[in-house]
Amino acid sequence: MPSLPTSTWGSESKSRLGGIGDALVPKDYAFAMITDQIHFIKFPNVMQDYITGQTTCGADGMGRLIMDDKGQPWHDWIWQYVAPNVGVSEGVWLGIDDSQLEGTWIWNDGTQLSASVKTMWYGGEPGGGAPDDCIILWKPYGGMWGDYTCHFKEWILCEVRFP
Ligand SMILES: [Ca+2]
Repeated sequence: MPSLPTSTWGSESKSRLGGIGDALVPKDYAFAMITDQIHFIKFPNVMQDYITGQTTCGADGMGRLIMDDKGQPWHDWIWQYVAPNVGVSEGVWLGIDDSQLEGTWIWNDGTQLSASVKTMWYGGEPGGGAPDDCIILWKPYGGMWGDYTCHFKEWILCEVRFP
């Protein structure tokens, strides 16, 4: 289990979380960060294909593959957390795919990747078209997004957010 890096918003987050209570932290999840929501993450320490990863994260009834829809600080925080744990040619699945309609990216909660959200595509991405219907934070891109083939095995990171 990787240790959590210190969030730049850590002290604020901690005081705000204090009113919620540890009892409400989902089992095996670690507190991550408060944006406009409260985020908890879990690193199952497995490399799986995208669909299996969704099952892994959904097994507790709350988790889903991590979303990267909160802008640059949230993106940077995620990458800071996972980077030490992935190999030089590996990545981490995000909870998003364009399997239903090529080029239309849908997060695991059913919302569409919005133009209003700062996307983190690496230069030239997405470039894979129909075969590449999933997105990873890829180490060779320094954690920026690349579209990638969903049945490959990459690292899994789960997330719960409230409300
Ligand atoms: Ca695609």
